[in-house]
Amino acid sequence: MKKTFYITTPIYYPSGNPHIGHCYTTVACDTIARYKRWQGYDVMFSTGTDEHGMKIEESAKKAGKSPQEYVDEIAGRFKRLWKFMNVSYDRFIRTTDDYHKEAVQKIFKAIYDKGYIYKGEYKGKYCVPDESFWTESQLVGGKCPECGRDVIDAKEEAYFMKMRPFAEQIEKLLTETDYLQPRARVNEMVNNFIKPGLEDLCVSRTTFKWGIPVPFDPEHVVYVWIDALSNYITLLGYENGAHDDFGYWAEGAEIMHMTAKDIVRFHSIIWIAILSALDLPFPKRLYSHGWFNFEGKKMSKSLGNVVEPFVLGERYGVDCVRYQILRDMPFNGDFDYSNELMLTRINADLANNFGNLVSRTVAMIEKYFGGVLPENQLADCDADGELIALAGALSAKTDELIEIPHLSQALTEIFAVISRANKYIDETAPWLLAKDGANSPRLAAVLYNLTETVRICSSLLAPFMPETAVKVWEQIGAAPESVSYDKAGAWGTLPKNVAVKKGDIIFPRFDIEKELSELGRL
Ligand code: ME8
Repeated sequence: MKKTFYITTPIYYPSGNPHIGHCYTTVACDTIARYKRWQGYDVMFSTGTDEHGMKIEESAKKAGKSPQEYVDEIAGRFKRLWKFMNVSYDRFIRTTDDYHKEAVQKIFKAIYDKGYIYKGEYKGKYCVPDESFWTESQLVGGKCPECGRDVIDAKEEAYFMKMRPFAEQIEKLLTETDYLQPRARVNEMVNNFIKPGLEDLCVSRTTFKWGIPVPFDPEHVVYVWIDALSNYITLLGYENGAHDDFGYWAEGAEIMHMTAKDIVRFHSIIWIAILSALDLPFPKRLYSHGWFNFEGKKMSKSLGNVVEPFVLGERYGVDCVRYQILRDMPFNGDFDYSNELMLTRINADLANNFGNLVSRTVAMIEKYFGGVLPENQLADCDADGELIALAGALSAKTDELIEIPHLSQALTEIFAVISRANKYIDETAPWLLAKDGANSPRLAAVLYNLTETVRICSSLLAPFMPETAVKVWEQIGAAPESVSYDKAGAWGTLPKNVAVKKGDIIFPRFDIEKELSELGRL
């Protein structure tokens, strides 16, 4: 039986259109899912929308729609964007799906029956006209952040989940395993939340209706996190008959969550408490990346600085956008997106470096060998050792980096080999070798080595840039078996005599000044 691998994006709030920040997490998960499928895993890749809550209820009201109409429309936009970005998810969950609602009610009841949920009082700052509770830290200048009016101290009956019984296990998971990446976030969680003593979590509300009713007290709806986090198991069929995939959550199974740092606390503390209360195994990895900012500011609808993935993808190509965001988001930090950086990456890395390597290699085989890859009779030629060693060792490196997952470093490693191959062309000067006679064994060896490097690099790039990889394989004549996972680390497996064929330019170069001024006018 194949080993399983389960990877999840957060389920996004359908309170506005998806932007490049959502795209980053989803495309990063897609890349890992594709890599793991290629490695032979049985992969389940999930995403979805988190559709309940007061904010959604209010946004729908403002839009003159029912909450259900409103979320239907926006969930549709998320689905369209993932299709456009070539995201190969296996399952899209919506928290308004009946099977999810049924399972959440059972989960809530199960935790309650075990004595971890109790009824208490939620105290907070209340805005009477808005009928909304706020925490002290959410207030703006001591006033309601929505309408700017005065707030009063108020309380409301609510259910709470005890967190302290789980503190020790949570701390152990965070400090003694590699669960949370990057590791810098572990101290933040332990020092800021666990050491001072975990506070009980409010898990129900009565001031809005758009949610899943608490089964034994229907005046209450389940508040946010039990509903949202449970998606990771309900979509596999936990406590419902809609799916039969709970094997992906078995003890010891490979499970990876990805989020940005905004919800790391929920995934590293609260989710672990819920799983522990349900006696379920813990996931293996949580990677929480940084913020995607736009020219120095956090991207947000209200700031009007949202970068539109549809526009970028249509203008520059989906794979170019995938590449740039995956390459430039640092593993442990925020990323300041700019259109200029996007265009510079496309020109420098994709057009001038990778595109150039492919087109020069194919053009030379066409010119000197009539388009048929020659046999490498000098396979162990010393002068080529460095390139062969680098390309041959590449897949072992990317395998390790995908596990962490450190995607920008994986791309950096692949592009280092691509740069080395371009340098190899300059060093070996095939056009001079051709003067010794078009069929010289040395020229054949050089072109064979270049094609092998392109084969290895493009197969490792396929999970990042799926459409590009196919175009490259067509040009170098690589059949599917030549780009299988077991061939990625095996130098010299592209058979001789395959026909190469120059195709259209894979990456066009852009006039950056002109593009920036046009993007500015959109
Ligand atoms: O928090 N930079 O939903 P959400 C990087 N429903 N990533 C970003 C980003 C940015 N500027 N903006 C959004 C929720 N993201 C809950 C999650 S999960 C059980 C429930 C991505 O719509 C990033 O993955 O606010 C972040 O964690 C997520 O969107 C937040 O999505």
